[in-house]
Amino acid sequence: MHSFLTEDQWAQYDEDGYIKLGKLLSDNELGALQQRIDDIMLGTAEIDYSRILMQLDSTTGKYNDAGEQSKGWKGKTLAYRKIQDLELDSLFGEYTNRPIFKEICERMYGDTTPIGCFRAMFMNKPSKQGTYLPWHQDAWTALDRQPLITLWTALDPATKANGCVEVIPRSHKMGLINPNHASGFLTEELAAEYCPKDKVVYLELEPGEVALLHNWLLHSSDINHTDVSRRAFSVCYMDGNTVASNGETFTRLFEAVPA
Ligand SMILES: O=C(O)CCC(=O)C(=O)O
Repeated sequence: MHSFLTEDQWAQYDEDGYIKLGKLLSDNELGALQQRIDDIMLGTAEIDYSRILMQLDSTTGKYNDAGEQSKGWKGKTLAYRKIQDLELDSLFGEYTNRPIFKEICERMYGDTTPIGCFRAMFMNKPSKQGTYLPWHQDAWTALDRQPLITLWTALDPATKANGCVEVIPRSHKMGLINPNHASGFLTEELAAEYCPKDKVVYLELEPGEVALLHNWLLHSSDINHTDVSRRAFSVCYMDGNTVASNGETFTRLFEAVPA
């Protein structure tokens, strides 16, 4: 059977909690996704906006100043911070279903587990704007089991200067550091202890390049100091049987192999 990842790559991922998978989008495919997300922001895409979570970026760079996270379009601007529910979009949905991602999910969850989408989201740092994202692990107390992996695709160059993701290698092995926080955020004290500057790795990526991240890998990202936007598409793949405490279930992406 064809394998997209080698055992050496898996060993590196197991050790570090992340791995770069290289460029998975051709220039044409990348251009189409860039165009689609800009069209969604500008209000011209063929999509049901009432089903899409859209959040405007902050103008101060502070996390708590970012816009309300709610469904629906919030105006014609490229200064959105987050757009979620993109599995409903034909282009992003098709990309999310690629065989390489299915293979990664099978390795992580086993091939008898159906795979769901916790969130398929655009994460943006508009040029000379952006919002600081504090150190956190991707874990949610409202879920009856924790998602394990995120695939993060750069739609622009992601650099230290424009707010690429920053990680603490091997931190996924430490378990949950602040388990009572609803979405895995560290306090300032914990961040100072677990995320000192000399341990930070900047996950710089070319446009179209993809990184596989363990959800418990400590990560954060800065504001954008440049004129180049930092657009990215981040998908969290989970056990498709996951249920949230409010009874919510999640869109299935891949079905389990029949026994
Ligand atoms: O794109 C970013 O800056 C961070 C995204 C993130 O936290 C995630 O994908 O889980």
